[in-house]
Amino acid sequence: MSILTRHPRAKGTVMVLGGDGFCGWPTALHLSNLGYEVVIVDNLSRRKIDVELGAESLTPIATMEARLAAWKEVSGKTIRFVDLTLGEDFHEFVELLSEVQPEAIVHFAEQRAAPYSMKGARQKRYTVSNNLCATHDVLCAMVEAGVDSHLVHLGTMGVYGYGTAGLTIPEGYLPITVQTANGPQDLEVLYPANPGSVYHMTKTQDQLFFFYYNKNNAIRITDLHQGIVWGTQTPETARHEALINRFDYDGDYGTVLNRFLMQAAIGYPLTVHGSGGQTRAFIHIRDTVRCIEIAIANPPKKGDRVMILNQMTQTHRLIDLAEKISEMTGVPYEHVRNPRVEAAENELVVSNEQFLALGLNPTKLEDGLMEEVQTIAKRFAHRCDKSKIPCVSTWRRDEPQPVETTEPPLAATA
Ligand code: USQ
Repeated sequence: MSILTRHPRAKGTVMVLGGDGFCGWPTALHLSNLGYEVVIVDNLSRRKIDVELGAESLTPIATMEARLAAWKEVSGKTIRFVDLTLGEDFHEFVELLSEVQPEAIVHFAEQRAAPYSMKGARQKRYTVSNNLCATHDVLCAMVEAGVDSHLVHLGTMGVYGYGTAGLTIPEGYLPITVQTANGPQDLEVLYPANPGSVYHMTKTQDQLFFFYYNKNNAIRITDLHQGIVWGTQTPETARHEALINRFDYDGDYGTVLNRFLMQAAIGYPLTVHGSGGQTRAFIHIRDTVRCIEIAIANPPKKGDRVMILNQMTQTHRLIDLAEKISEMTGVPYEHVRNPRVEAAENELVVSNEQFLALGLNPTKLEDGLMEEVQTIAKRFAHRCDKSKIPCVSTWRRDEPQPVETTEPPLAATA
């Protein structure tokens, strides 16, 4: 397994692909604040999907121009913005890479919502072509431009599925023993992929792109398997109204903990899908940006295999979260029909030793930050469109009733 060490490095240039999104924007500010030159590459697709869905961030988000001007005003630092579609504008991206020669490229430029990816054929096809073409073009362009950048990718805990056979989910690689004619042999393989949506499936495919380009072209890659992000603000996004981060609460893009907190803030019964026995991994947005900082500061060496880290800090059962927030606020929860095909209950134990060893000090639910998120939710409650709260994207078009599966302990090997 990889042993990570801290290498103090001069601050270079970092490209943030997808730097207008929920994780990308606070990451761009955090890295700029640390002294990196930051170049955001984004085609503003997340804002366009808001228009398509008739939904909006609960927090009012400023235009990219206003965001960058506000950052310049409070920090004195300039972030460059390039409007470019990864997966389509290949030659422009190769030219940009050749010009900028970034030390690191942080790749968030993918459609990231599982429910949106299951909404219909168009959204499934868009998610596959957008995510896979973007990731492949980034790798292919790095080879074409001849840059030796460290690629840091935002993957997901969902590549593993959520059934563990009592195992602690390792950081990407599973040690196995196979029987051969010469007796038992020990191997390490990628933990078997077990995607739960078209979106998650694209991230499992990304892993193979990384495996291949790392093997063939010795590209240095860190793949971060992130849990469900909660929270809104980071110290940087809180510095000016125009820097505020987005807060999604709608049925397609809102993630569960932020949805519960926002629902509690407006007195809307918390929407627990099915029994609420689903256990998931979580991380606060402040820890997301810190993990990216740590990953950039600790690149793999040339020739190392893809470094995989689990970017999460706690696991929780959804029903426990709902009960906790309900107790805290007096707003009840409701068991609603689960629109997804997923196990009604699962255990989840995840290893995150590498980030802890590198100095991550996790933000926990107990740290009082839930109240901070609720404050944001209360402050902007007047912007909430309640008709956008229910989760209406279903996993199977022909299933009017909840569909529950049993998580296989491990998926069939790929
Ligand atoms: N859920 C509810 N009530 C709700 C919304 C969701 O009970 O109102 C349940 C879902 O059925 C599911 C769980 O909460 O069991 C998580 O759903 P989610 O929408 O919070 O998260 P998910 O679809 O898994 O996707 C999110 C991000 C994605 C990221 C992933 C990490 O959108 O980009 O990759 O979390 S992970 O879940 O660890 O795979």
